[in-house]
Amino acid sequence: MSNHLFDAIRAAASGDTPFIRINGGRIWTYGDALDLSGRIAGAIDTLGVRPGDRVAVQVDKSAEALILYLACLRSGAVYLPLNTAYTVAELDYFIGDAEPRLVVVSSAALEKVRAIAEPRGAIVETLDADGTGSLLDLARDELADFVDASRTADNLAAILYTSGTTGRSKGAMLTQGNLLSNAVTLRDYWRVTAGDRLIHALPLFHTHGLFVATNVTLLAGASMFLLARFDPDEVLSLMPGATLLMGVPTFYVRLLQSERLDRQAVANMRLFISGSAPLLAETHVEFKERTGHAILERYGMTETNMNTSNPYDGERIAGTVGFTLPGVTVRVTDPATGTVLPPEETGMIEINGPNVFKGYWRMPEKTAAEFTSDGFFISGDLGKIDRRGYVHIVGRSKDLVISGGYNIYPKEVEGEIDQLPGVAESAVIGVPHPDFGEGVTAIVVRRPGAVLDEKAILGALQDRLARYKQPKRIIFAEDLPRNTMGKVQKNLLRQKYADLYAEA
Ligand code: MCA
Ligand code: AMP
Repeated sequence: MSNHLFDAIRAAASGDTPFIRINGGRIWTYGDALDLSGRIAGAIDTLGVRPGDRVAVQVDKSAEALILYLACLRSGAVYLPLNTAYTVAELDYFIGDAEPRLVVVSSAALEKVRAIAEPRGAIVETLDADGTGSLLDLARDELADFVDASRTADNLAAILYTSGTTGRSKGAMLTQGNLLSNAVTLRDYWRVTAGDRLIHALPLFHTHGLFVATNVTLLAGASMFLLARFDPDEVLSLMPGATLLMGVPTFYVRLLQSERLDRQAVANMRLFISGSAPLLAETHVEFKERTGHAILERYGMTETNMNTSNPYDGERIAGTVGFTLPGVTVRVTDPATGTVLPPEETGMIEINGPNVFKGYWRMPEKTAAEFTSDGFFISGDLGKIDRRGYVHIVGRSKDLVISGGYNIYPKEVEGEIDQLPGVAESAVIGVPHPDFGEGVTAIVVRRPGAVLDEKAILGALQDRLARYKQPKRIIFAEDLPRNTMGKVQKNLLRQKYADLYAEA
């Protein structure tokens, strides 16, 4: 039997080679990871999870959590990672929509999650950051030599939820072929080899930390320092023994705030990669001055994996996301007519290739609406391709805020605020923020006579929205600016509050 993605991972794995290094702790070899992933796959199978069933996972970052992803690939289950910041209210929607057969959570969340998952027929098991939990207890009783489920390139490997710009979150269905093709392309483009040591400080529930960082490491047979979270001091301490860092722009902004960052500190480092949000040109320039390294910026999406990258050897140009990756097609079209535009002209970025997802989970109409008739995915990003072939992202047609690499859909936050007593209406925008890139900001219009302050609104959102989605500031206004069609002019609000978070 063949398992498209895991066979490739297995082929790159060499038993005694280190795979995961826990800072100051255990080193997991590839052999260890194969062994435990086989046992967990066995436990998943014994629990009755069949190929194609979803396994939803909301757990803290750990080696075991990463190996659970491998176990899902091996058992044929569809891995569904969830941000640890999601509240129970948010989780309720994902579990209802994805109908997982198994939900894995930390033991602290067990009772609350059971209450929402078990009535829907899901089994709930636990996995904690210290490597304990009921799932691992079950795995101990299983054999390590699990027979991997047969999976083709077209079978689903994962579903990752991306919030909808108009309403409900959508589950992006990623196939084994999507993940493998992109990981091989990136490994080769960035020249990742078995000699590389990646500093992995990203969360494991998004494309960046899960697929880009993890799959590329696996397919190179390389190793990674697995950090629970991003801590600039810890990252700097690891650099002398590492070669590679992948991060969101906030990582680089925070590293630059450390006096420890200099040429000496990065002497062993081969490559710094940035993505998930725009890297300010000034961050790129400052980093180059301090370290001698030009950060390599690349561009991707949950739905498409990675699309473009600045070159390894050629010029890495600040403010661009580089060239279209081999095997991927990126074009720019006129948003009104769909006509393909020539170089240097700005329009809608559209993507086609083996990296592009299969569609949104149980939302055929939404899927159809996001593809052109000739099969290109409409990204919602506005940009141009210059004469040299570098792609530039100049804006977004989708109403989206990206804060510290996390996406926040204003409509979701506005929906929660508008429900509160005393609120007439609200507009949520992103404005420049020195640390997070964009800061979520709500402009709220009170109902006549309502007594409502910032604290009351923020307090009411606590249990409704993950922390990173909650506005950093609430501003009260008499009304919202509207165009003649009655649409809120968010561009005017973004201009008006552009300096809200400016550093003193
Ligand atoms: C934490 N907080 C945030 C964020 N993170 N608020 C807004 N935006 C955020 N991203 C909140 C915390 O809850 C806390 O609230 C306060 O802000 C300060 O937290 P802090 O300790 O500074 O946060 P941190 O734990 O250091 O996290 C910041 C971070 C983290 C390291 C930038 O957000 C992160 O790891 N981001 C990476 C996200 C990512 O992986 N994106 C990839 C998506 P309070 O103090 O009030 O409780 S994949 C993708 O986009 C595509 C496919 C791609 O191209 O890669
Ligand atoms: P997500 O939905 O989390 O996959 O976020 C994808 C979005 O992040 C893209 O559509 C872009 O708007 C943005 N993005 C990712 N990488 C970059 C980058 N290097 N520069 C600018 N925007 C980026």
